Amino acid sequence: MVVLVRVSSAFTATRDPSLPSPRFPSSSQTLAFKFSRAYSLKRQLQPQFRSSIVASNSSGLSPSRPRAMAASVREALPPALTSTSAPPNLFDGTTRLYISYTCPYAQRVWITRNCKGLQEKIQLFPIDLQDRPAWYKEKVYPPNKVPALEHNNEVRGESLDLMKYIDSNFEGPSLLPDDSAKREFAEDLLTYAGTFYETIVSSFKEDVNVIKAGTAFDYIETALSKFDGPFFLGQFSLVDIAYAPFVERFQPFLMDVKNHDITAGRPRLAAWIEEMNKIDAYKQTCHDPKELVDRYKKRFLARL
Ligand SMILES: N[C@@H](CCC(=O)N[C@@H](CS)C(=O)NCC(=O)O)C(=O)O
Repeated sequence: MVVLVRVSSAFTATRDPSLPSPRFPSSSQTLAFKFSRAYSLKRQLQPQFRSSIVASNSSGLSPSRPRAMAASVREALPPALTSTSAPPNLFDGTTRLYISYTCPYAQRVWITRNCKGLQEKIQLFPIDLQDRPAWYKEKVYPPNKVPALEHNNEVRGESLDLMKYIDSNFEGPSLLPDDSAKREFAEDLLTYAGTFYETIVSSFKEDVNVIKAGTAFDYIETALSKFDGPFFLGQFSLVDIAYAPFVERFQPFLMDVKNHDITAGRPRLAAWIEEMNKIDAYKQTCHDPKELVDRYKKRFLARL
């Protein structure tokens, strides 16, 4: 089945040059969502869909890998909105997720939305952060950052909060287990995500060694052993989503710049990356590693 959604002609967006590939026919300004029969069936069978986050062996996948979700959904991405783009019809009941295609925090929420199969319910509104529309700060989200979610006449921000908000307030498979020990561990790991980022980024300034970054990667290697993997809580969850965009960037950057393989001596991290790369809801948000490395070089090495 193919659903075509026409974007208001008020949009005068240009394509974000950072988009991994031109997947959107900007001339027609049409979003095309393709839903496979499997996905439609899953949605009809909502209770089963909710509980079937664990893949069956018959699928040939790891038992704890999320199946279906958005694996069967292919989405054409809209171009980023710029300073010349007209605002959308704000607070008209549409649920909008404002992101930047290059922002790892926004990517977390985008993955969450994809994993829950909410491509129809939550529309992506990419913002060009280098050429931001003034109305974004004035009318949508005064902190002027992405991600932000417009839902029920309110706009919320902060990626970790938004991931949880979407998980609890929308349909789709639950991305946090009920088990209290796992929930507690999830909170610890979500809290650590900030330290993880800071520790690794601060190691970029070190000349040759990556000892400081190593402590952060060792932390997550140990965390991955707590439950029967390959994911942090055993089964796929918000925790995996919170870390994935950052590991996606750190791995090729540290390899390129410091010739450091973050998976060497860390078999669980290697297995986790491999499993993450099988998840289509995540893969659809991923970038060309070379682009990521180039962006990080400009951002972090230029200042050293
Ligand atoms: N703590 C925020 C961080 C969001 C953030 O820093 N977003 C960046 C893009 S990656 C941004 O919007 N920067 C624009 C600016 O700071 O002006 C979250 O987790 O959502």
